[in-house]
Amino acid sequence: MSKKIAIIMGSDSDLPVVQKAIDKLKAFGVETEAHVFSAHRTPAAAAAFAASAKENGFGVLIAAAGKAAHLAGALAAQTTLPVIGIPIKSSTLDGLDALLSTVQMPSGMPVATVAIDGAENAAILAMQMLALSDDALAEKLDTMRREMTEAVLKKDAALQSQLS
Ligand code: RP5
Repeated sequence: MSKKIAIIMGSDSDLPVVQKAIDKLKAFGVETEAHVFSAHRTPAAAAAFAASAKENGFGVLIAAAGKAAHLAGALAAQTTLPVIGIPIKSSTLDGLDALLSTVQMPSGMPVATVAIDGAENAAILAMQMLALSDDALAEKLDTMRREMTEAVLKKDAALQSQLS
């Protein structure tokens, strides 16, 4: 059975960004659960979810948080499943605070951090991880790559004819 992907966000105010990851995973038919758990406001719930994620059928955790964004690291501390962090731009510091809080993990405790508000890439990276043991999903990702390449080549052709 295919593994699920969990998306944990620190606040419901993160949902407009996180929705892009949820939509991408749904479009690829990957079973996804989304929750609001905070490293600071509900630390026990966040830790319990991560600690039981593997036995509950999850293959990858995605964590989205802004400001002093410790959520991805707090989840990573409870599991050896891969954790992908999305730093959310939600403060006067334009997300740089969340980026540094998410990416600067101590040795031995990695968090794969995508760009600020990079929810779509987080979903794609999570699926690439699951695709290591899921050939059907790998094929869908290959198709997406081919379509992306063709779209860019079409844009280049359009530019050339516009300039000539
Ligand atoms: C973080 O603080 C959340 O992930 C959110 O990005 C930010 C602000 O949260 P709210 O005050 O909007 O709930 O914990």
